[in-house]
Amino acid sequence: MKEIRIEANGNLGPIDSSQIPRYAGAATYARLPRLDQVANADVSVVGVPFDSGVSYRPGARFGANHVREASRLLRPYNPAWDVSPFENCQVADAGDMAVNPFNIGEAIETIQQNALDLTAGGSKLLTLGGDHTIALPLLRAAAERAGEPVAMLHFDAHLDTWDTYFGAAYTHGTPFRRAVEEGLLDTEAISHVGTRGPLYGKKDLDDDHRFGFGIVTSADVYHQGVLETVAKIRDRIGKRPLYISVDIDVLDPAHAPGTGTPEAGGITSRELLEIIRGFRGMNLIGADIVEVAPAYDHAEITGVAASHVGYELISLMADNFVAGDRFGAPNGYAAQALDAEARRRPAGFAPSSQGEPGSPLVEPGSPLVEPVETKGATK
Ligand SMILES: [Mn+2]
Repeated sequence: MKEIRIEANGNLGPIDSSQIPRYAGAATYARLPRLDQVANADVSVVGVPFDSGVSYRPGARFGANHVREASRLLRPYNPAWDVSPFENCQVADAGDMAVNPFNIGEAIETIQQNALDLTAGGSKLLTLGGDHTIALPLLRAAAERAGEPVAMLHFDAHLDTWDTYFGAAYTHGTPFRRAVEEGLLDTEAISHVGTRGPLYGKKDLDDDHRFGFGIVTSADVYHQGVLETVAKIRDRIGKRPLYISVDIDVLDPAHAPGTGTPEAGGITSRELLEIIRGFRGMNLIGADIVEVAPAYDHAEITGVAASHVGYELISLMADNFVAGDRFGAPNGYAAQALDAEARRRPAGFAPSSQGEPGSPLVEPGSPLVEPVETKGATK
Protein backbone atom coordinates (compact mmCIF):
# COMPACT_ATOMS: atom_id res chain seq x y z
CA MET A 1 0.00 0.00 0.00
CA LYS A 2 1.15 3.55 -0.68
CA GLU A 3 2.82 5.35 2.20
CA ILE A 4 1.67 8.88 2.97
CA ARG A 5 4.40 10.69 4.89
CA ILE A 6 4.85 14.06 6.53
CA GLU A 7 7.54 16.07 4.74
CA ALA A 8 9.13 19.29 5.98
CA ASN A 9 12.36 21.19 5.25
CA GLY A 10 13.31 18.54 2.72
CA ASN A 11 13.18 15.85 5.39
CA LEU A 12 11.04 12.77 4.95
CA GLY A 13 9.14 12.27 8.17
CA PRO A 14 6.84 9.70 9.75
CA ILE A 15 3.84 8.12 8.05
CA ASP A 16 0.98 10.61 8.39
CA SER A 17 -1.22 9.15 11.10
CA SER A 18 -4.14 11.35 10.07
CA GLN A 19 -4.14 9.44 6.75
CA ILE A 20 -2.99 5.94 7.70
CA PRO A 21 -3.94 4.52 11.11
CA ARG A 22 -1.08 4.24 13.57
CA TYR A 23 -1.53 0.53 14.03
CA ALA A 24 -1.32 -0.25 10.29
CA GLY A 25 1.71 -1.50 8.43
CA ALA A 26 5.15 -2.76 9.38
CA ALA A 27 6.78 -0.98 12.30
CA THR A 28 9.76 1.31 12.00
CA TYR A 29 10.79 3.49 14.93
CA ALA A 30 8.18 6.30 15.26
CA ARG A 31 6.88 5.30 11.80
CA LEU A 32 9.94 6.95 10.28
CA PRO A 33 11.23 6.07 6.80
CA ARG A 34 13.76 3.32 6.42
CA LEU A 35 17.32 4.41 5.78
CA ASP A 36 17.11 3.09 2.20
CA GLN A 37 14.18 5.45 1.56
CA VAL A 38 16.21 8.62 2.18
CA ALA A 39 19.37 10.01 0.58
CA ASN A 40 21.15 10.28 3.89
CA ALA A 41 20.27 10.57 7.55
CA ASP A 42 21.32 13.07 10.23
CA VAL A 43 20.18 10.60 12.87
CA SER A 44 19.90 6.84 12.31
CA VAL A 45 18.00 4.47 14.58
CA VAL A 46 19.37 0.95 14.42
CA GLY A 47 18.46 -2.27 16.19
CA VAL A 48 20.88 -4.84 17.61
CA PRO A 49 19.01 -8.10 18.29
CA PHE A 50 21.66 -9.62 20.56
CA ASP A 51 21.38 -10.97 24.10
CA SER A 52 24.09 -13.62 24.33
CA GLY A 53 25.84 -11.59 27.04
CA VAL A 54 23.13 -11.69 29.71
CA SER A 55 23.64 -13.11 33.19
CA TYR A 56 20.00 -13.59 34.24
CA ARG A 57 16.80 -13.42 32.20
CA PRO A 58 17.38 -13.64 28.43
CA GLY A 59 15.14 -12.03 25.82
CA ALA A 60 16.56 -8.59 24.99
CA ARG A 61 17.26 -9.85 21.47
CA PHE A 62 13.59 -9.07 20.85
CA GLY A 63 13.89 -5.57 22.34
CA ALA A 64 14.42 -3.42 19.26
CA ASN A 65 11.32 -4.61 17.42
CA HIS A 66 9.28 -4.35 20.61
CA VAL A 67 10.33 -0.71 20.99
CA ARG A 68 9.48 -0.07 17.34
CA GLU A 69 5.99 -1.54 17.83
CA ALA A 70 5.50 0.52 20.99
CA SER A 71 6.63 3.72 19.24
CA ARG A 72 3.65 4.01 16.89
CA LEU A 73 1.94 6.61 19.06
CA LEU A 74 4.84 9.10 19.10
CA ARG A 75 3.72 12.36 17.53
CA PRO A 76 5.91 14.67 15.46
CA TYR A 77 5.99 17.74 17.76
CA ASN A 78 7.74 17.70 21.14
CA PRO A 79 6.37 20.51 23.32
CA ALA A 80 8.96 19.91 26.03
CA TRP A 81 11.67 21.22 23.68
CA ASP A 82 9.46 23.23 21.35
CA VAL A 83 11.02 21.18 18.58
CA SER A 84 9.79 18.97 15.74
CA PRO A 85 12.68 16.53 15.67
CA PHE A 86 11.80 14.92 12.35
CA GLU A 87 11.47 18.33 10.66
CA ASN A 88 14.73 19.71 12.06
CA CYS A 89 16.79 16.87 10.71
CA GLN A 90 16.44 13.67 8.71
CA VAL A 91 15.84 10.73 11.02
CA ALA A 92 15.58 7.22 9.59
CA ASP A 93 15.34 3.63 10.79
CA ALA A 94 18.35 1.64 9.61
CA GLY A 95 16.86 -1.75 10.48
CA ASP A 96 18.75 -4.37 12.46
CA MET A 97 22.39 -5.40 12.51
CA ALA A 98 22.94 -9.09 11.69
CA VAL A 99 24.94 -10.26 14.70
CA ASN A 100 26.13 -13.77 15.53
CA PRO A 101 24.19 -15.13 18.55
CA PHE A 102 26.74 -17.90 19.16
CA ASN A 103 29.98 -15.90 19.12
CA ILE A 104 30.15 -12.83 21.35
CA GLY A 105 33.54 -11.74 20.02
CA GLU A 106 32.36 -11.81 16.44
CA ALA A 107 29.12 -10.05 17.40
CA ILE A 108 31.10 -7.23 19.02
CA GLU A 109 33.22 -6.82 15.88
CA THR A 110 30.11 -6.74 13.69
CA ILE A 111 28.44 -4.10 15.87
CA GLN A 112 31.55 -1.90 15.90
CA GLN A 113 31.95 -2.09 12.12
CA ASN A 114 28.25 -1.48 11.43
CA ALA A 115 28.24 1.50 13.78
CA LEU A 116 31.26 2.95 11.96
CA ASP A 117 29.55 2.36 8.61
CA LEU A 118 26.31 4.02 9.72
CA THR A 119 28.16 7.10 11.06
CA ALA A 120 30.62 7.42 8.15
CA GLY A 121 28.59 10.23 6.56
CA GLY A 122 28.23 12.16 9.83
CA SER A 123 24.99 10.57 10.98
CA LYS A 124 24.41 10.28 14.71
CA LEU A 125 23.33 6.91 15.98
CA LEU A 126 20.57 5.87 18.38
CA THR A 127 20.87 2.13 18.96
CA LEU A 128 18.08 -0.08 20.30
CA GLY A 129 19.37 -3.23 22.01
CA GLY A 130 19.97 -5.89 22.71
CA ASP A 131 21.71 -6.44 26.02
CA HIS A 132 24.30 -4.08 27.48
CA THR A 133 27.25 -5.96 25.95
CA ILE A 134 26.63 -3.91 22.82
CA ALA A 135 27.62 -0.63 24.50
CA LEU A 136 31.32 -1.50 24.23
CA PRO A 137 31.54 -1.72 20.43
CA LEU A 138 29.19 1.27 20.15
CA LEU A 139 31.54 3.30 22.38
CA ARG A 140 34.53 2.18 20.33
CA ALA A 141 32.83 3.54 17.22
CA ALA A 142 31.72 6.73 18.99
CA ALA A 143 35.22 7.48 20.30
CA GLU A 144 36.73 6.82 16.88
CA ARG A 145 34.26 9.17 15.20
CA ALA A 146 34.77 11.82 17.90
CA GLY A 147 38.52 11.48 17.53
CA GLU A 148 38.92 11.52 21.30
CA PRO A 149 37.67 9.77 24.42
CA VAL A 150 34.02 10.66 25.01
CA ALA A 151 32.05 11.75 28.04
CA MET A 152 29.43 9.24 29.04
CA LEU A 153 26.25 9.10 31.08
CA HIS A 154 25.20 5.62 32.00
CA PHE A 155 21.60 5.27 33.20
CA ASP A 156 21.31 1.89 34.88
CA ALA A 157 20.39 0.15 38.11
CA HIS A 158 23.83 -1.47 37.95
CA LEU A 159 27.40 -0.29 37.59
CA ASP A 160 28.28 -2.64 34.70
CA THR A 161 31.95 -2.19 35.60
CA TRP A 162 32.49 -5.74 36.83
CA ASP A 163 35.51 -7.63 35.53
CA THR A 164 34.36 -11.07 34.41
CA TYR A 165 31.52 -13.57 34.74
CA PHE A 166 32.53 -17.25 34.68
CA GLY A 167 35.80 -16.03 33.26
CA ALA A 168 34.12 -14.15 30.41
CA ALA A 169 35.34 -10.58 29.90
CA TYR A 170 32.68 -9.47 27.41
CA THR A 171 29.21 -9.60 28.98
CA HIS A 172 26.36 -7.23 29.76
CA GLY A 173 27.84 -6.56 33.21
CA THR A 174 31.33 -5.56 32.07
CA PRO A 175 31.20 -3.12 29.12
CA PHE A 176 32.22 0.01 31.00
CA ARG A 177 35.27 -1.50 32.70
CA ARG A 178 36.42 -2.61 29.26
CA ALA A 179 35.66 0.84 27.85
CA VAL A 180 37.84 2.52 30.50
CA GLU A 181 40.62 -0.02 29.96
CA GLU A 182 40.51 0.68 26.23
CA GLY A 183 40.73 4.44 26.76
CA LEU A 184 37.38 5.13 25.10
CA LEU A 185 36.02 7.33 27.90
CA ASP A 186 36.94 10.80 29.13
CA THR A 187 37.30 9.80 32.77
CA GLU A 188 36.84 13.42 33.90
CA ALA A 189 33.26 13.24 32.64
CA ILE A 190 31.65 9.87 33.23
CA SER A 191 28.85 9.00 35.61
CA HIS A 192 26.29 6.38 36.42
CA VAL A 193 22.76 7.59 37.10
CA GLY A 194 20.03 5.63 38.85
CA THR A 195 22.34 3.12 40.54
CA ARG A 196 20.81 0.97 43.27
CA GLY A 197 20.54 -2.56 44.58
CA PRO A 198 22.89 -4.97 46.30
CA LEU A 199 26.49 -5.51 45.14
CA TYR A 200 28.93 -8.39 45.55
CA GLY A 201 31.00 -6.29 47.93
CA LYS A 202 32.36 -2.83 48.66
CA LYS A 203 35.19 -3.57 46.22
CA ASP A 204 32.69 -3.09 43.39
CA LEU A 205 32.35 0.55 44.39
CA ASP A 206 36.07 1.01 45.02
CA ASP A 207 36.91 -0.31 41.56
CA ASP A 208 34.24 1.81 39.96
CA HIS A 209 35.51 4.93 41.73
CA ARG A 210 39.07 4.14 40.66
CA PHE A 211 37.94 4.09 37.02
CA GLY A 212 36.68 7.65 37.46
CA PHE A 213 32.92 7.17 37.51
CA GLY A 214 30.65 9.44 39.47
CA ILE A 215 27.49 7.91 40.85
CA VAL A 216 24.10 9.58 41.09
CA THR A 217 22.04 6.94 42.81
CA SER A 218 18.34 6.39 42.37
CA ALA A 219 17.94 7.66 45.93
CA ASP A 220 19.96 10.80 45.06
CA VAL A 221 17.50 11.59 42.28
CA TYR A 222 14.67 11.27 44.79
CA HIS A 223 16.31 13.32 47.53
CA GLN A 224 17.78 16.14 45.42
CA GLY A 225 15.21 16.16 42.63
CA VAL A 226 15.50 16.31 38.86
CA LEU A 227 16.67 19.91 38.49
CA GLU A 228 19.57 19.54 40.92
CA THR A 229 20.50 16.24 39.31
CA VAL A 230 20.58 17.87 35.89
CA ALA A 231 22.62 20.84 37.12
CA LYS A 232 25.30 18.59 38.61
CA ILE A 233 25.54 16.46 35.48
CA ARG A 234 25.71 19.52 33.24
CA ASP A 235 28.50 21.01 35.36
CA ARG A 236 30.51 17.82 35.22
CA ILE A 237 30.19 17.17 31.50
CA GLY A 238 29.80 20.58 29.90
CA LYS A 239 29.96 20.52 26.12
CA ARG A 240 32.24 17.55 25.74
CA PRO A 241 31.23 14.97 23.11
CA LEU A 242 28.70 12.93 25.07
CA TYR A 243 27.47 9.37 24.71
CA ILE A 244 24.38 8.32 26.67
CA SER A 245 23.71 4.66 27.43
CA VAL A 246 20.30 3.88 28.89
CA ASP A 247 19.71 0.47 30.44
CA ILE A 248 15.93 0.43 30.77
CA ASP A 249 16.35 -1.22 34.18
CA VAL A 250 17.28 2.23 35.47
CA LEU A 251 13.50 2.58 35.72
CA ASP A 252 11.66 1.00 38.60
CA PRO A 253 10.14 -2.37 37.68
CA ALA A 254 6.77 -0.63 37.97
CA HIS A 255 7.81 1.50 34.98
CA ALA A 256 9.83 -1.16 33.15
CA PRO A 257 8.92 -4.72 34.10
CA GLY A 258 10.17 -6.04 30.76
CA THR A 259 13.85 -6.32 31.48
CA GLY A 260 16.42 -8.92 32.43
CA THR A 261 17.79 -7.85 35.82
CA PRO A 262 15.10 -5.79 37.59
CA GLU A 263 15.84 -3.98 40.88
CA ALA A 264 13.28 -2.36 43.16
CA GLY A 265 13.51 1.32 44.02
CA GLY A 266 14.21 2.78 40.59
CA ILE A 267 13.48 6.19 39.14
CA THR A 268 10.23 6.85 37.33
CA SER A 269 9.82 7.29 33.60
CA ARG A 270 8.79 10.89 34.32
CA GLU A 271 12.09 11.52 36.12
CA LEU A 272 14.15 9.94 33.35
CA LEU A 273 12.44 11.92 30.60
CA GLU A 274 12.79 15.18 32.55
CA ILE A 275 16.48 14.54 33.26
CA ILE A 276 17.16 14.08 29.54
CA ARG A 277 15.17 17.24 28.77
CA GLY A 278 17.53 19.10 31.09
CA PHE A 279 20.47 18.28 28.80
CA ARG A 280 19.53 20.96 26.32
CA GLY A 281 22.59 22.17 24.38
CA MET A 282 24.82 19.33 25.49
CA ASN A 283 26.79 17.71 22.66
CA LEU A 284 25.07 14.33 22.33
CA ILE A 285 26.94 12.35 19.68
CA GLY A 286 25.33 8.95 20.17
CA ALA A 287 23.10 6.92 22.45
CA ASP A 288 21.70 3.50 23.11
CA ILE A 289 18.68 2.02 24.91
CA VAL A 290 19.25 -1.55 25.99
CA GLU A 291 17.88 -4.46 27.99
CA VAL A 292 14.24 -4.24 26.90
CA ALA A 293 13.03 -7.85 27.15
CA PRO A 294 9.45 -8.06 25.89
CA ALA A 295 8.70 -11.54 27.27
CA TYR A 296 8.48 -9.97 30.76
CA ASP A 297 6.65 -6.85 29.61
CA HIS A 298 2.96 -6.16 30.18
CA ALA A 299 0.75 -3.92 28.09
CA GLU A 300 3.87 -2.50 26.37
CA ILE A 301 4.79 -0.60 29.58
CA THR A 302 8.50 -1.07 29.02
CA GLY A 303 8.29 -0.66 25.26
CA VAL A 304 6.41 2.62 25.58
CA ALA A 305 8.90 3.93 28.14
CA ALA A 306 11.85 2.99 25.93
CA SER A 307 10.25 4.52 22.84
CA HIS A 308 9.72 7.81 24.67
CA VAL A 309 13.28 7.81 26.00
CA GLY A 310 14.42 7.42 22.40
CA TYR A 311 12.18 10.30 21.35
CA GLU A 312 13.76 12.62 23.94
CA LEU A 313 17.28 11.59 22.93
CA ILE A 314 16.45 12.28 19.26
CA SER A 315 14.86 15.58 20.31
CA LEU A 316 18.14 16.58 21.99
CA MET A 317 20.05 15.74 18.82
CA ALA A 318 17.48 17.62 16.72
CA ASP A 319 17.41 20.62 19.07
CA ASN A 320 21.14 21.01 18.42
CA PHE A 321 20.31 21.65 14.76
CA VAL A 322 18.54 24.87 15.80
CA ALA A 323 20.81 27.93 15.64
CA GLY A 324 21.89 29.43 18.94
CA ASP A 325 23.45 28.21 22.16
CA ARG A 326 20.91 26.44 24.35
CA PHE A 327 23.33 25.08 26.91
CA GLY A 328 21.64 25.24 30.27
CA ALA A 329 18.40 26.60 28.85
CA PRO A 330 15.37 25.13 30.58
CA ASN A 331 12.98 23.08 28.53
CA GLY A 332 9.34 23.99 28.28
CA TYR A 333 8.00 21.87 31.06
CA ALA A 334 10.88 22.61 33.43
CA ALA A 335 10.47 26.29 32.66
CA GLN A 336 6.88 26.09 33.79
CA ALA A 337 8.03 24.76 37.11
CA LEU A 338 10.97 27.12 37.49
CA ASP A 339 9.68 30.66 37.57
CA ALA A 340 6.90 33.00 36.66
CA GLU A 341 8.92 34.66 33.90
CA ALA A 342 9.24 31.45 31.96
CA ARG A 343 5.73 30.56 32.95
CA ARG A 344 4.42 33.50 30.92
CA ARG A 345 5.48 31.91 27.68
CA PRO A 346 6.69 28.37 28.18
CA ALA A 347 8.27 26.85 25.12
CA GLY A 348 5.79 24.69 23.31
CA PHE A 349 2.76 26.56 24.60
CA ALA A 350 2.71 29.75 22.55
CA PRO A 351 0.00 32.21 23.56
CA SER A 352 -1.70 31.98 20.11
CA SER A 353 -5.27 33.29 20.39
CA GLN A 354 -5.09 33.78 24.13
CA GLY A 355 -3.06 36.99 23.95
CA GLU A 356 -0.19 38.90 22.42
CA PRO A 357 3.15 37.12 22.21
CA GLY A 358 4.82 37.40 25.58
CA SER A 359 1.69 38.29 27.47
CA PRO A 360 0.82 36.16 30.48
CA LEU A 361 -0.87 32.92 29.56
CA VAL A 362 -2.06 32.52 33.10
CA GLU A 363 -2.10 34.82 36.09
CA PRO A 364 0.46 34.04 38.76
CA GLY A 365 -1.08 31.73 41.26
CA SER A 366 -3.67 30.33 38.93
CA PRO A 367 -3.50 26.77 37.61
CA LEU A 368 -0.55 26.37 35.24
CA VAL A 369 -2.32 24.87 32.30
CA GLU A 370 -5.74 25.80 31.05
CA PRO A 371 -7.74 23.25 29.08
CA VAL A 372 -6.72 23.70 25.44
CA GLU A 373 -8.96 23.18 22.44
CA THR A 374 -7.59 20.27 20.43
CA LYS A 375 -10.09 20.24 17.60
CA GLY A 376 -8.86 18.15 14.71
CA ALA A 377 -5.85 16.86 16.60
CA THR A 378 -4.85 13.29 15.96
CA LYS A 379 -4.61 10.98 18.90
MN1 LIG B 1 23.28 -2.54 32.22
